Amino acid sequence: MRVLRFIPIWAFTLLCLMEDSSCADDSSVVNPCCYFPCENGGVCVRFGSDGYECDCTRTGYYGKNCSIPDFWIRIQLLVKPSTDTTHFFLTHFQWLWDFVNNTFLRGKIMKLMLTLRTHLIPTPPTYNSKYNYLSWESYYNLTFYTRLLPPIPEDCPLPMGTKGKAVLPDPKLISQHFLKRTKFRPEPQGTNVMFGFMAQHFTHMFFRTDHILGAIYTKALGHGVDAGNIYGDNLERQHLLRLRKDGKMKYKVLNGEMYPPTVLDAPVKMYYPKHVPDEHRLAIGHEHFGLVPGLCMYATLWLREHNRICDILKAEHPTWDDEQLFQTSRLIIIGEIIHIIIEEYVQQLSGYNLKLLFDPTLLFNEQFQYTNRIAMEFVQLYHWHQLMPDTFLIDGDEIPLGEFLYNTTILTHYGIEKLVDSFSRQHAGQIGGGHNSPAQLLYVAELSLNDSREGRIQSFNQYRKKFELKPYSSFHEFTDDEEMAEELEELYGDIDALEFFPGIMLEKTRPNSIFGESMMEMGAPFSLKGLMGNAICSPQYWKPSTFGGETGFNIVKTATLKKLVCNNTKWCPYVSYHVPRNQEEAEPRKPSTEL
Ligand code: HEM
Ligand SMILES: *[C@@H]1O[C@H](CO)[C@@H](O)[C@H](O)[C@H]1NC(C)=O
Ligand SMILES: *[C@@H]1O[C@H](CO)[C@@H](O)[C@H](O)[C@H]1NC(C)=O
Ligand SMILES: *[C@@H]1O[C@H](CO)[C@@H](O)[C@H](O)[C@H]1NC(C)=O
Ligand SMILES: *[C@@H]1O[C@H](CO)[C@@H](O)[C@H](O)[C@H]1NC(C)=O
Ligand SMILES: *[C@@H]1O[C@H](CO)[C@@H](O)[C@H](O)[C@H]1NC(C)=O
Ligand SMILES: CC(=O)N[C@H]1CO[C@H](CO)[C@@H](O)[C@@H]1O
Repeated sequence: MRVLRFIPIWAFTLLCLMEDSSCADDSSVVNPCCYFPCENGGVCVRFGSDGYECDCTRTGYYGKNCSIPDFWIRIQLLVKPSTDTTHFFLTHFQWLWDFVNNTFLRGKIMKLMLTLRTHLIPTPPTYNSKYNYLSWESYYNLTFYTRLLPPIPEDCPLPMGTKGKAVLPDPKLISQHFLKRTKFRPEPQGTNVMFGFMAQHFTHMFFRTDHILGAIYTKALGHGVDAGNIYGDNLERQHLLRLRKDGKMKYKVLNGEMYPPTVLDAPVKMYYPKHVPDEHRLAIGHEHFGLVPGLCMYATLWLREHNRICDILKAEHPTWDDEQLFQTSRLIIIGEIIHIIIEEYVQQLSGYNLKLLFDPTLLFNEQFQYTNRIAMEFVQLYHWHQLMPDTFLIDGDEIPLGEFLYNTTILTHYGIEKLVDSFSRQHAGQIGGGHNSPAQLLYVAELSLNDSREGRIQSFNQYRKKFELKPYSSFHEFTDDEEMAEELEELYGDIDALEFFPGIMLEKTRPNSIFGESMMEMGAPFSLKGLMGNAICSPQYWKPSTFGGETGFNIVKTATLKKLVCNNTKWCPYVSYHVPRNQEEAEPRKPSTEL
């Protein structure tokens, strides 16, 4: 099959004159893989100049395009409920879940969820933004984010392959017209700002795009939950942040409480605007965490928790040196993070009535590999700036977002208790559906869209298929917002050409939900694979001795957000990822309710 490009012949002649190599391999032939002909995970390989083969090995499908299901897949397709059905089930029937929560069924269903979700993530990782075929370089070089789907081939006739318009919409237009907040829309599941800052603090340990090397590279070589945001992502930085005594991290005491040191005491590179003097430059594991007081708050909490654990370990192991106390505390901290993320953070996000369970032993008899590689698609979909309100309400004061940024005095002025209390009471914004991103953060969305083009990320519908979801057949099916549907159609020309980033952000939300089907069904597999694929969850590591004995193991197994806060503060504020649900929770807290 020969299809001419939409470029006049004279242009080719000109190209041939300029660069004679392109004349030799008949460049008027469209790379057949630009049509993405291989269905169901089949791999497209070009043969000759206009031929291709789909490798359907172990997909369960066969035929030229891997589109014909074999017997077992047919049966599975018949019995498999749709993701919307499963979601409805998990978010309704409270009485049923009240029963399940308290029986062995809780573990069974959790195990099923973990295996079904994580099998969607390939291990070992496959492609990256430079290699749209398997390669040793792609497997071995950790500087790349991995990719679930290979990049769109460079030589396709159109930016998205063979569909849509010749020019993609201006990123500024997408962000200003579709993402920009018109009126603050609170998140309907009750998610709060405390959750928002956790999202930012947690994810930035493994999302560290290296914009100097390029959008397809990462600075976080740990590719998962390594607590590099607390300890620094390299040994030199870690050593500058460590006290070198009893396993502890350096700290500063203010008003009798522990805070991060300043760059005067821990001379690490931190990003602050020029006007911030060194005495106010907090030194934190992550060089950008001076950005918002919410991040400094979490940095302070984890710092206090680390040093608290060092004391506990030292009491039980007086012979241990600084290094062993430090390393063991770090593993405990990693365990606490994973525990809190699964049982509280993902719980809040999911809206499920099933009480989620963090228990690594659930996977011990399953085929599961304890390794993880961060994917560029995961970075893209996690741009949840819509969570941020335009104004923060702290202890009766209203602080606009602009005044909040790099404002290092807010942390110590209010103290951890009041910040936690205020952030836990304030609604976060709804992520999905569009028109809800704070104006100050729109350029980050633009940057993300630019990045996705640099990485030649495939269309939203291609990812729908990859995650076993039905591709949308029209913009009107994609969103209920008529005006948006028409405008997007105008800009992209074809639903199959809609880019991944606007797709994931603008898709219609599920009823009373934080975002749409795709964000949930694509985000959860990446997230759960990253959490459970951690070394500490493996049979080799998941045992008391790893954490210094039963005491440390129990700290990991019973970690909660509330303990993280209240074991490290003078009084216990209202602390949750959910705004107060009842009168009791809504009651103001005072220093007198000291723990
Ligand atoms: C006031 C709050 C926030 C500000 C000022 C802010 C600002 C920024 C900026 C400037 C970048 C670009 C960094 C770069 O140049 O690579 C960025 C990236 C990003 N932000 Fe935010 N952000 C905020 C809140 C959040 C929240 C709540 C989330 C939720 C998860 C989030 C998720 C991300 C992600 C995933 C990236 C991409 C990271 C990367 O590629 O390395 N941000 N943000
Ligand atoms: C395979 O896919 C190509 C491109 O989408 C299409 O033109 C062709 O008809 C398909 N062939 C079969 C046998 O399904
Ligand atoms: C089961 O867990 C869900 C989610 O945490 C919760 O809404 C529900 O009340 C729980 N039921 C019981 C009996 O714990
Ligand atoms: C990984 O790839 C980058 C970009 O191609 C290169 O600069 C770097 O040296 C590679 N790293 C290793 C360890 O090969
Ligand atoms: C920091 O926040 C405080 C309290 O809202 C405000 O008075 C101050 O002007 C802010 N500082 C900067 C540099 O924005
Ligand atoms: C995105 O790319 C456009 C076009 O190349 C450029 O003008 C714009 O400054 C970029 N935006 C950001 C935020 O980097
Ligand atoms: C040392 C300390 O205060 N530990 C407490 C941590 O929090 C839990 C639950 O609130 C308490 O039971 C511990 O005593």
